[in-house]
Amino acid sequence: MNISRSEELYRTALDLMPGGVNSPVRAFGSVGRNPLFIDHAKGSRIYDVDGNAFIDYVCSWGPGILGHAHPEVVEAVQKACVDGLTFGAPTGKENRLAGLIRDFVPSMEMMRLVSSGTEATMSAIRAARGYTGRDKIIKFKGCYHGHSDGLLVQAGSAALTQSVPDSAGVPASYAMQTLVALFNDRDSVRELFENNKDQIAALIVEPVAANMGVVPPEEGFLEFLREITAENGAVLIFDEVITGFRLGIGGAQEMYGIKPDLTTFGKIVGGGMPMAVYGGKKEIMKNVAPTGKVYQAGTLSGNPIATTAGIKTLEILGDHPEIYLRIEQKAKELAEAFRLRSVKRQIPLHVNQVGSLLCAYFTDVDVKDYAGALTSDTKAYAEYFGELLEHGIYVAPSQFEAMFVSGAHSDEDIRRTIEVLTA
Ligand code: KE4
Repeated sequence: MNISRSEELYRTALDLMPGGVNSPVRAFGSVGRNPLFIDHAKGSRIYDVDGNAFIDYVCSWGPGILGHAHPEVVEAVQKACVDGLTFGAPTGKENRLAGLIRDFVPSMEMMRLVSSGTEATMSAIRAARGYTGRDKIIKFKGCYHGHSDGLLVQAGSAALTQSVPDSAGVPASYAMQTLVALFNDRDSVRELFENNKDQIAALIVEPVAANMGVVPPEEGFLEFLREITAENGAVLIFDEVITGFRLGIGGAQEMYGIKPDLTTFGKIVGGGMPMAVYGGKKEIMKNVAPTGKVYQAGTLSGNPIATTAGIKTLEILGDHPEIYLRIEQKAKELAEAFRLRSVKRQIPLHVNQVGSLLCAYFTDVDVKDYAGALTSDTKAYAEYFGELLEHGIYVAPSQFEAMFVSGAHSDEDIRRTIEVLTA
């Protein structure tokens, strides 16, 4: 692979941005390589600045469910641009997008459009705190909800009952308000509710944990979270930034039949443009300014170009439910190929696959939680990453990210990928 132009751009970028990137995972740090700079993408392919083409299973970390530069989405965005990029005033497009979201996800009685998943989860938590008058929240170890201060925390040591910051710059006083439970571990959740009676405003969870690889909820776990939050007067927040419109048009809450109080969406909902959403029960959302005392605002919230991309994307997904069946089938075929690789190469590989999301863990552990995910051999993952890159296949540069299949991945793409995986 010729990567001279990428290297040149990387050197310049290193002087301009931390790690030469605008989001840490893009730096390829955990796979021990320098990042490739991308020139363009189309369908299932992504092309770097040196002309190397790759079958793309990152899909921009999820938004690309229709593939890159879908012609109908691009045409709609191009048309919208000539009418102006932003007005800082309401438009009918926001009604259209919010209406589509509510049609597809009935729990979204009322919502607010924002510009990133981080903004959506941060605002949902503030709405829950404003509604309950309580301060503490529960999150799960290994689940990621963006980089707002209160969500960059980790469990304290066994001796400590308090959480501690998981990033420099987060005050310990903020971290103390966030309690950390273990995904798929009911006792860890029960203990926090028992030890913090009537103090917990909300529990936020990725219904399928897709930031520790891909870890599905065990049978009954989401029902348990629904019950225990209701019993304790806490708001149940489903962070569906990844699973929303990914696992089906109704997301994980439709797949698992659970109605959360609030939900956050991102990625797919903006069709690749900066767009995210938080919303749910009207009785909670009506407390958000200007109708209530929970303040939240945004210059580009509901931006007419981003809403255009989101509307067109959701319309296509809503009109073509067969896309979901196709991408799930392709993900199953890839999961099978990883299992074959494990046998042929005599290497430990555990695959979790939910819909069009999958993750191959370099471990012989049956990964059902964060501790299981951490048993993975990240060095082996880095070698795998490099091997696939050399064969024209672009997967996540981290063991703990999901692999995404899009509607643009052809049967030939899957055949080629399987050929490389099982060589
Ligand atoms: P953003 O602020 O990055 O739009 O969304 C934050 C977020 C919230 N909730 C979930 C479940 C998420 O997965 C994310 C962001 N996902 C990561 C990758 N797993 C984005 C990639 C990156 O950080 O560059």
